[in-house]
Amino acid sequence: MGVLNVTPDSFSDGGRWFDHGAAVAHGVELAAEGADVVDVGGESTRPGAEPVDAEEERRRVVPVVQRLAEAGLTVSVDTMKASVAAAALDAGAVIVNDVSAGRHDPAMLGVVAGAGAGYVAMHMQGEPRTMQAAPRYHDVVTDVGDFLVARLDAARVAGIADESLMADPGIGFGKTVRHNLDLLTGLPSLVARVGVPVLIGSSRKSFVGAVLDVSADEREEGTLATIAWSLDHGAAMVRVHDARSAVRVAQLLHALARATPEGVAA
Ligand code: PMM
Repeated sequence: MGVLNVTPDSFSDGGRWFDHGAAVAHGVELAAEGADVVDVGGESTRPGAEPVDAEEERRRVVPVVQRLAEAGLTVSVDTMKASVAAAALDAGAVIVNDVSAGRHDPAMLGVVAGAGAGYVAMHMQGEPRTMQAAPRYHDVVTDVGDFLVARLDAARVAGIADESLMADPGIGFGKTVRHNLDLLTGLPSLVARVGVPVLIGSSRKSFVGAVLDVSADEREEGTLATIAWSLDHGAAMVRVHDARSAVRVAQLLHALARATPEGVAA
């Protein structure tokens, strides 16, 4: 899943794709580099971000979603708002990526069910404005697993088909560096517990910079390590800014999984 933030203020690529033409071109580039899905978002969820109203969010994402869908891409919309999701689904998106897992907007799960769309339910402690203030868990892998199981059940009750669901532990959303590392080391048990494909969004997040003691623009190699780890420990999909390098990591893991003493099996 390639990240396309149509925002002036996302933490890692803020402002770069705010212009619609540039956003569409970047979405096409992500797909050409091998992204299976392009995830279009119009509201930054970086720590401390202020909310955006629905009309502004729709103005940012809908034209971009429409043009990417017309170009034949598989598009997801990254939104917590049912009205934005509905407009994006009308414009050709086929997946809703909801960082609130349906808690922000009570109409969200019904909109997704009605459209027969895919749905990603992500864990977040608190809300973007305040989530990094003092994150606390009893046991982060268990607590996040409990939350995801409950939200997936709510999605099923609302009528979303089981095969349309994905779960995401929400790396960086109300988590310390330790919590993020624990979620990645605990990934196999989380995957087994939630029973739906798991998405991991570790790309360029601050824990990578904290572990390596590098600045925000030097998180790429660390990101690739987390991608390799995640795919090797049960993640079905990774949400990334640099699709080309992530696809290469995935291809190499695939070759290793198929390798035999005689060479790489076909
Ligand atoms: N991270 C961000 C935004 N949306 N969605 C999912 N499902 N998982 C994530 O980890 C996630 C997300 C924030 O990162 P960005 O500002 O680079 O898009």
